[in-house]
Amino acid sequence: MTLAPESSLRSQQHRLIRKLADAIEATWHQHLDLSPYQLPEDLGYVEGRLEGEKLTIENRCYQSPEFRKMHLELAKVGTNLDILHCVMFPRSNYPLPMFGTDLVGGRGQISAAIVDLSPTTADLTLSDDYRNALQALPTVEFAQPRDLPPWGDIFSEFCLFVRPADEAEETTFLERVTDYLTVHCQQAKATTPVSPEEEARVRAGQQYYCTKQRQNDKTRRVLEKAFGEAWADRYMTTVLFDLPPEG
Ligand code: BLA
Repeated sequence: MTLAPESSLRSQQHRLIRKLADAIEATWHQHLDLSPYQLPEDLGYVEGRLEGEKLTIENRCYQSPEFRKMHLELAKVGTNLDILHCVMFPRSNYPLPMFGTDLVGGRGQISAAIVDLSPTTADLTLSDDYRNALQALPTVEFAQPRDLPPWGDIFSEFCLFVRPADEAEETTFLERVTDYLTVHCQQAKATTPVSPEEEARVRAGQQYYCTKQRQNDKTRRVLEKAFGEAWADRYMTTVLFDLPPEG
């Protein structure tokens, strides 16, 4: 399949968000056999108002044999808040971690840049294959690391959460995300699907991850202010962090 046309929102966003969105889609296309994923009818492109400012959300969603849903979301609040959100949900017969990344910033500065491959096992550890591949990546240093919130026990020891200090650190972050994504795609393709009994465990792991992510008040508040409580809750549970279907 071919790349969808350049989104209008992307061209208006912070350079790191633009570059990361392009890099994520390019890496997906390079490694995976993609097909479209249908989001709930009315939630592909949405506009709301946040304290007089316009909130625009643009979603791109794919699936592959290994991934139930690969979601890339760009959002813009007025002229000063730019957001990139991306999560890859493995199919429940693929015992893989969750890839997630979030960039929040504006006015030339990204305040939060996070990427992780988060385990979905009961003991919250990554497999040796993932750990070896991630440990083999070059070491990175950032001047301003950030602390994880209380709900952040889902994140692995490889979680990177920083405020990029300058353009050089932005580039390092971009390369890091691409490296994590490449490792993830390679591991996913080398994985054989598990038995139905094992699937229940994978589903429980994803459920735990989603339950924790839904506790992010910062995300919820932005959505509530623009669209109201009920809409925000529906969006967080059906688009951002939905659970895999039963069976
Ligand atoms: C932080 N997320 C934030 C912040 C905002 C949003 C405003 C605060 C920025 C800051 O502290 O500098 C808002 N993020 C959004 C909105 C969407 C979004 C509105 O994705 C979607 C429409 N969040 C994720 C994923 C991860 C994630 C996939 O969606 C991690 C893999 C993490 N975001 C994350 C974390 C914080 C954050 C850990 C910091 C939370 C805190 O410090 O309390």
